[in-house]
Amino acid sequence: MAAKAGGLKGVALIGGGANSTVAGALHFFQDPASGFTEVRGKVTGLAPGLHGFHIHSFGDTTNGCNSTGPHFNPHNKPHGAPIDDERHVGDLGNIVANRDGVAEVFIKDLQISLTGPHSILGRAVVVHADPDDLGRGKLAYNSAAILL
Ligand SMILES: [Cu+2]
Ligand SMILES: [Zn+2]
Repeated sequence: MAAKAGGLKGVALIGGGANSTVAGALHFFQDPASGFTEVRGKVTGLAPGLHGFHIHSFGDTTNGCNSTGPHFNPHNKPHGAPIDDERHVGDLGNIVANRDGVAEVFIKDLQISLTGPHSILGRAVVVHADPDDLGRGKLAYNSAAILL
């Protein structure tokens, strides 16, 4: 993700691995007054249903999801849902693909930030093949298609 000049903005281009059809563009905008960061965009080529959606620690996608490290977690919290106070900063929950494999993304979040010591700029946005259980269950969500 790269910062655009002159404001609290970022963009992530989603692209899957060699055999993946996943593509998309996500725009990040942070309102300096409220602190809320909006994530807007569209991801296509997904299987219908829920897909875990996270900020991972490292903006290194050379080895797909594996090189992006764990969920961005500067405060050392447990994994959770976006609405939880106790969550990884990078826990943005799930996005939902319709039967055509298209997920329209619109998220407003107060924990991810485009500025300051815990900025998410330069990190990885990961769209997983599997759903995120939001810390409620025991689902593994090691994953597939990727980002940035
Ligand atoms: Cu993830
Ligand atoms: Zn997490």
